[in-house]
Amino acid sequence: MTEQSQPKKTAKTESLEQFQVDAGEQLTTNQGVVVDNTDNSLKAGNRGPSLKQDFHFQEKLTHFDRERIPERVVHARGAGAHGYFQVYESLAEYTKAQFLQDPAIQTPVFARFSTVGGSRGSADSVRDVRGFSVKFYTQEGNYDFVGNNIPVFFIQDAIKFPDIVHAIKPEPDNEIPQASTAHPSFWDFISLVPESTHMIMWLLSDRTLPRSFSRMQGFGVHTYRFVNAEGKSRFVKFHWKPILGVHSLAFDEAQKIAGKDPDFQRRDLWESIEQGDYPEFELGIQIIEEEDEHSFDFDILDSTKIIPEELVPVRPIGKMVLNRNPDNFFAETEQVAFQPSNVVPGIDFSDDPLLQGRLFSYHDTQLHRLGSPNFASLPINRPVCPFHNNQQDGRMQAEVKTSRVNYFPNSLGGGQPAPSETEGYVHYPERVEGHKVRERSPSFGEHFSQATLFWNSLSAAEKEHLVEAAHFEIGKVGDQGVRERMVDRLNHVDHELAKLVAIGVGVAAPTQPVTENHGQSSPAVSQEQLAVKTAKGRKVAILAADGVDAEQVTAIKQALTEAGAQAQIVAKFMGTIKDAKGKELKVDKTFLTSASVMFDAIYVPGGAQSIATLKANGDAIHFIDEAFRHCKAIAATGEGVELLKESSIQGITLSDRSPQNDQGVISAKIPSDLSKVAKSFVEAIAQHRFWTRTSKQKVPA
Ligand code: HDE
Repeated sequence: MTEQSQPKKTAKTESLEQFQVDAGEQLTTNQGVVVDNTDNSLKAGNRGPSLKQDFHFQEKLTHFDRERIPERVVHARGAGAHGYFQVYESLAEYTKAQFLQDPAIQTPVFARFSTVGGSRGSADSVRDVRGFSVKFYTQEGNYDFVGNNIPVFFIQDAIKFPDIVHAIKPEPDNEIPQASTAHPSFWDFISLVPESTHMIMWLLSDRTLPRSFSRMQGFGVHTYRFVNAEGKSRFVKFHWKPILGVHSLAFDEAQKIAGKDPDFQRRDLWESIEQGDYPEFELGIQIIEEEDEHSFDFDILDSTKIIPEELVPVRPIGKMVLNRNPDNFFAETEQVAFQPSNVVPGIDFSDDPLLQGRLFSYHDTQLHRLGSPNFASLPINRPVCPFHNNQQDGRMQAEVKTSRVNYFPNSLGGGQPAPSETEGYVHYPERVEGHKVRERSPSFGEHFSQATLFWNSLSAAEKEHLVEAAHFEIGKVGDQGVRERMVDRLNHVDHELAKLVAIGVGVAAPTQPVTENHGQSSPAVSQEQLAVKTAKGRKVAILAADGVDAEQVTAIKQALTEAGAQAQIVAKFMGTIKDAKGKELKVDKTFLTSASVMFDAIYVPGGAQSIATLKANGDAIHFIDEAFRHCKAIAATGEGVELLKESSIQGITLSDRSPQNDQGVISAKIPSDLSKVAKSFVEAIAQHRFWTRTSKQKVPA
């Protein structure tokens, strides 16, 4: 990145800079004593036993022994980035939150994206919900948005959270499987908890296989409140939309990536920021007037329900740009402590029983995970506005509080720090009454209607993927009773769906629907509606060997670069290859260090010698077969078309004239006009995937 394109410093960048420490020149102990030798412990004789007085050894080893802290009990695997948020226009009508008033203000943010079930070292691309957390460092204190990439949740009451998480996590006897819901205990629990039905429809959909963190939505899930300066409250739901659109991986691809590049999404986030392709998300809100609280046929406090956008449109209110990678993963991404209870004046809670439990749990978990009530003063967690109170001492208190008083009221300290009578956070004075009961409101009692709505809203390809996911997930459950209960559950959603799933999981198909499908849909939940046709940020492999036609490579590469995509030459060995005229071309990856699943599209340039070499290389053929199976754009020019013929791809017309585009396969045997080929290829890449490619199942990959 050039010096000029460096992102502007934010108040948070400056706050973090105070704590930055460089590597230094001389190695010292933590006490500052210079170390003369860090390779040999102090011994009695050079073959003798080690000596207890070796303070350098003791310090080095004891610190090392304590390097790990408990990982997050859920969302352990994540990646973070710094950036800013800017509102489009003042929201004073709805909220007094100061960071939502002035479009000129850029509020620093730190975002963390995560998988839910896997451990810290698990793979990124697994089928799972993704966490979507944003800490806004506002001038009125930190506001934490702690959401997911799915707008609903498994359960309605926080007291069931330990149960669902135990069921999701590896089973307690053998700790199998890692980072996967495809196991008996998860589906056993789900089959017994009808309120999870809507969520598992989303879980089985492509939403849980995001192509990247920058291509997925984020949702607040719960209904919150906005309160304006006059004290008027309205209900609000939060939605983030990625500017690059919502796109997913193919399931087989996601599974293979988990082995080929377990850091796939973390790497994508990091590299896109390093390259200046900053991930951007638009924040939107749904506003519900207080008097409309009960005007829906579901309860807006029930987190297993969406408020369909057709009923309450989403209004875009601002944009987040992530433009700086962390300097230190542990200090920032690991130690960042998100809490839904971190709100600023103008943002308040609803009575959603799932949210209410979270308001307790996150603070509690940080105390355990970070080990001290002083976690809030860790550099990444510190607000950028002044903060003072009488909380004292505790483990790892790094601040030297200079005041003589640490209580309120006081006269010796001039009565300070004192609560403000004009500015403080005032909880919305909602009127509440009721008996103390352990009960669920009857308005939370209907569990299938929105699951059906979701199913009805999917495209044919999305439905096909969901059924395949169900075959996989439920098919991994040995217990016949659980599989039967799941098919029965899906029969409450849609009869056809239940029949399609039953075939794949060895269960007799139900003969009757439980209820007729209501036939309603909400187009906004289909991610195909949210796709953005752009080649920006896409990765393209150029398969080549000695003798490649450099003119073709250059023309296509240039068009890809202009469209914001990145092209990499993949060959048998690292180093360089020679083009047909003997000029050297740099190789970026080999067939061993990469795989088709790490790219969005493939290009095979001509050059007789290059193609003859690639034809003899099973890896090159496999590259094409696999990319075809995963419905990616493929282009071939000149003799490159011969390599496509050598592969197993089928059901496609390959052209001997230029250029032909059949279901995302662009071929031009005689490429008289390379710019036309390039244009067609860029358009195909922008379409993301050709999910409906008819013959894909026949291609072995
Ligand atoms: Fe969380 N969740 N959660 N969760 N959650 C945690 O807090 C919890 C829920 C979410 O990047 C934990 O710091 C309860 C819904 C994200 O650091 C813990 C309930 C949503 C993250 C916790 C829920 C989320 C967490 C574990 C049921 C979407 C990662 C580590 C009421 C709206 C934050 C931690 C990060 C993390 C509790 C349900 C999102 C234990 C009790 C619903 C994105 O406190």
